[in-house]
Amino acid sequence: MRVTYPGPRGREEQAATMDHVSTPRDWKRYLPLACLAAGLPALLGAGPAPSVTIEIKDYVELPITGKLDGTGQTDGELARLNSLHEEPGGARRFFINDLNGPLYILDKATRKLTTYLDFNGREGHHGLFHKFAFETGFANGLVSLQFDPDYRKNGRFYTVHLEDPALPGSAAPDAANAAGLNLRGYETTPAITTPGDTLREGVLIEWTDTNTSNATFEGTAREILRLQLNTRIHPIGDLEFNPAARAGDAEWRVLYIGSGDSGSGESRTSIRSNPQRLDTLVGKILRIVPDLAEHQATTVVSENGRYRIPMDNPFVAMEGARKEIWAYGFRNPHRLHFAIDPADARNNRLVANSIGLHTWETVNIVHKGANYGYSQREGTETLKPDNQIVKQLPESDRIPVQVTATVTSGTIVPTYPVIQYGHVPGGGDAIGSGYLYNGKAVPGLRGKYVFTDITTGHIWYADYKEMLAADDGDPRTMAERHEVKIRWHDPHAAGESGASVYDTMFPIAEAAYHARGGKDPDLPGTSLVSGKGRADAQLAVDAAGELYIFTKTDGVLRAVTGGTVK
Ligand SMILES: [Ca+2]
Ligand SMILES: [Ca+2]
Repeated sequence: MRVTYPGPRGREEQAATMDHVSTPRDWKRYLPLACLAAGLPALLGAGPAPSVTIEIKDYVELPITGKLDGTGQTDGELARLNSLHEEPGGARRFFINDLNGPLYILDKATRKLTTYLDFNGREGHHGLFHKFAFETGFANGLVSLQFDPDYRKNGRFYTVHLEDPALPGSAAPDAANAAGLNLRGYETTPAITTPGDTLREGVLIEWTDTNTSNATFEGTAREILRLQLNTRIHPIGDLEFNPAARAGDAEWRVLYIGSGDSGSGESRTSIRSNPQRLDTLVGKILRIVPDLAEHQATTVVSENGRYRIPMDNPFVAMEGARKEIWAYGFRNPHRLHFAIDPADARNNRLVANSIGLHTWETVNIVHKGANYGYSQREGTETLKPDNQIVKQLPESDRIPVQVTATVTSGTIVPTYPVIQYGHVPGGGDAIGSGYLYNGKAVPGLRGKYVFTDITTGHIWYADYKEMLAADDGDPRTMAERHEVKIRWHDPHAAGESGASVYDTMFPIAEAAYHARGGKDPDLPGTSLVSGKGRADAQLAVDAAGELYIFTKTDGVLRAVTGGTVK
């Protein structure tokens, strides 16, 4: 299906180190008129596609780790829950990370939360890392968590957190603040260099819990890599293993890492080419083997000696290129998901949701060695060095393969998204997480890719078959997105019976934010399309494939318990 959307005009520059987009006007107020004026296609649910309404229920309120006064883009969010993962084996517990530092275990039977590890060891806090950076920057803090595919046997999991290298003290964890953590032999690694200034470091750590039956950590940790980041935006994000891989497969325990461009691509200085440069790890999808004992015959050991790199990675043989790179040319591919064909698990795709600069939010199917164009393209348009958009692609749509600052190696045709939406009314500001739905609660969503917009709290779906068809090398073909409405009963609303249906998560988060004591009249933060306030909505799935929705502003996790399709 061919869908084209006109883009907005005259976007203001967002400086690489700024956390917010200025709000020239409250778009929500102008929505119906602006839709007509922009000549948008009949938006959202008006087409022949089924209209889906999901039913959600409050699952757990996270402890408030933010400020109630509504100040700032991120400090006024009540709990910065950033991901949820079900512990493999047994459907017993969720691991949940709050960017502000805590890693919780949530018992599914009792809904009891236990702080398992606290990463925030900054002054006044009693966690692990004295250089922990969390206080500014949307994704600063304890960014992500992933279980080792062999967790049931080895008790291993992986985390990414951010540090400010300018802060005093050791970059090693402080065992005084984690009784069961054995740090004998723990060594930090030299930060992998990124061209340009360094404001943050992203740190990937492997944790081994020797007893996974309790809710405390006892065991060891190993720093796997540390990466220089130019600014505090777009850090290393998601960690994904291919869930279809089994022991003995080449993909078994091979880790994919969504590595943001750390704000480099929108810079007017020389770091602008970092997402394109193959000699740096920012703005890429990386592929490594964390366990040095795994795949020894088909991998090489990394420069820092802490992990392995598969020899079938695309740039292993290219002189000057980083061997870890699997795909490149991304701005902020902060959410990765392996979409598995339920009828044939071997038929799977790695999907990356990447946040755009001023114009396009994108869903991308990741291919080995492919160049996703940024910062010479944004979505299916040309991005100029002054960050202005040119709607047409060049007649000869090729980009030099940039190995280093000065060395190129031929040219490549960029790979384009399979879904994109604009920073316009009815669109959003920043794409969140997405999943190919395979659960039972909402039969009408099976075979659909469901995703969020972070700020507006929109939930959309696209037909996965359309996405595969759009993955055709033709920038003009796209899968269409369709609105998902949300039925929710406000547990804080006294005397009200029955649920209401909402267009987005925004009013739901707003009601809960105020009920929990949040003082901002709307919601904390601001963005172009969401206006005053950000819902900060993301999706997660459990082991059964059922969806959960969490919003940072109110710090509440909700479960998708059902749904209707008309
Ligand atoms: Ca334990
Ligand atoms: Ca296409």
